[in-house]
Amino acid sequence: MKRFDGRVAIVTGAAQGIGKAVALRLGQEGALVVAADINGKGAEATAREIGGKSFGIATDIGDPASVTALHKAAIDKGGKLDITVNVAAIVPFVAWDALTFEEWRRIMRVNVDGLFLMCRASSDLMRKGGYGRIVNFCSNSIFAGTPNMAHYVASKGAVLTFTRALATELGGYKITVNSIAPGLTDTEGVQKTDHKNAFEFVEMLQAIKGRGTPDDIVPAVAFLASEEAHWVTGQCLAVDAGMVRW
Ligand code: 4PL
Repeated sequence: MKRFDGRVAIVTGAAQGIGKAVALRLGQEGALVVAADINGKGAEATAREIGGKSFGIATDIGDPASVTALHKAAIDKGGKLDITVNVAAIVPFVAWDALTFEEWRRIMRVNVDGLFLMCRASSDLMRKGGYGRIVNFCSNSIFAGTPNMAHYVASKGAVLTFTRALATELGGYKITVNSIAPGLTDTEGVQKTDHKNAFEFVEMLQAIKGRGTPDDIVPAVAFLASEEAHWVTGQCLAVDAGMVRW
């Protein structure tokens, strides 16, 4: 018997990085994974690696119709929804002097509006099932005030506080809502930006030295997504080798 046998899980951002690693782990531990990503081909590739009934689907979490289609696909093929892990986000590197309102909105549309749309649709399905685990992705940058991403830091502050509020709203339905706050993590996405040059700096602040990888983040996500985590809700867990403490 595996931890997620019989569970149906949506994972967004599943084409690469932390989202892909989460999708693979939930799949390995028995879940039917709906791998969602703006990169549909990448999401399908992740689902193929998992095998079984898991499938991939192109999803823009900032688009209400796309989020509706994702949830309809989950129900059509899985029959219910037990777990949603919201990893999808834009991780920008933009100096303050270059930060326009258009760029601010681009990040808010996905990182905040997209999280709302996902939680709205997922929790409506979970309420019907009388069970649910929602795991959102915060970031330890909200504590550090990490440079060159003021809009991202603001968006992740919203993830922390929205997660707290949603835990209250959904507690009566036995749905838990928690967030994970990784530190800088070595992913395809990070390697594409100048954040890749910050590893030495963050390592200096970590209690445990080394460079964080997606596999370092996954076990904490799996715990919060598991049945036995039922007494933990509204929390944010930093998974960053001790760079920040709260
Ligand atoms: C400390 O979430 O938390 C860079 C890029 N540095 O996205 C992040 C730190 C980045 C972070 C993050």
